[in-house]
Amino acid sequence: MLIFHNPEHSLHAGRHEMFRGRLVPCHETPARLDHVLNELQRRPLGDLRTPGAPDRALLERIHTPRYLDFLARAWQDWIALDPAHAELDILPSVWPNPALRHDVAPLNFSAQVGLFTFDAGSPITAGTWSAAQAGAACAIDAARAVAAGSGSPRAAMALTRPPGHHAGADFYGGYCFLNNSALAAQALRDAGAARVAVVDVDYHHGNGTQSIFYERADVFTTSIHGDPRTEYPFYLGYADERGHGAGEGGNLNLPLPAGTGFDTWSAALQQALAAVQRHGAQALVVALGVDTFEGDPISRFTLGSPDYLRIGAALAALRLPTVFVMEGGYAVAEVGVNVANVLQGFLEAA
Ligand code: SP5
Ligand code: ZN
Repeated sequence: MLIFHNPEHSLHAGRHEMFRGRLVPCHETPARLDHVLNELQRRPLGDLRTPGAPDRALLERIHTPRYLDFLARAWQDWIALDPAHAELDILPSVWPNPALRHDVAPLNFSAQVGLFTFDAGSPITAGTWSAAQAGAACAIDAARAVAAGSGSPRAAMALTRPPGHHAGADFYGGYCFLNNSALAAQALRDAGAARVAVVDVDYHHGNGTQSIFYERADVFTTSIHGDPRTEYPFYLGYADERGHGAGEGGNLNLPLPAGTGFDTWSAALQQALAAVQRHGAQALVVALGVDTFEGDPISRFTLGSPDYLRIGAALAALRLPTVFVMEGGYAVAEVGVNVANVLQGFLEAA
């Protein structure tokens, strides 16, 4: 299959995330993607491509112009405050909770940062905007290649970081800035698929993707994830969130308790895939996080590396044009094997 990899991913390299009163080293590092690329050198699962320029009009179908403008100028605004900021990441220190106003546009830079993010774990660095844009281009190009009939089976991958599924129309968080999976789904819609499904298998609930499509009937979203009562992102991802308005019934959350192993997890995947079929999806986006792995340092499911072959095979059984989009996975040395296993399982079953 065609694999669009982000040649600018390493330009996004955060130093620290806030954790229990301390700044700790970022889990979402450039080495993650390098391990996948290394594994793909060893196992010929597809042809590597670099993406074209990002399509601003498509970005604006998923994200608001004011949010995109903020991301584009955040670093220069930060440096303008003090040239010494070049050595520091941008992290928020103040947020508008629901009792405060969201409709104002503060001039203060820290106030602007807080308006556009929901956690203190997602640093913006000098190269974040470049890396995020090139990553979005990977997702868009992978979707357009699949829509044009490329691949046998019809499948492609966006191999990129930073990840995307926690980013909403006008906010970042959870290491995510542009919602690559949502952009792939929109690109498939715009290329003619009447109904598209996003299956999110990352350990964390795909809150950004859910919120983007929550009131739309044309994109079905489903996510299998750690129970938000105990797991990040905490404030969304419960089973009673089923969509709203035209999107009523168009979201399926399958939260599972920390400690869940592959048997229970794969039964949830079968539920998700049955819902995709009921919805009549003509194309599939897989938000592919491998932080469900037993060795993941920030997650608490217990999938083993061979299980990812079976996940790939289960996804192939849908027989849909499929776009894989790289999301989380922080057991850095094993990320490559686990991602490649999904692709190999998919190709062998297709
Ligand atoms: C895309 C994705 O997988 N995002 C996950 C974001 C999770 N952020 C919160 C993680 C908090 C865990 N911090 C543990 C640090 C102790 N070493
Ligand atoms: Zn995750």
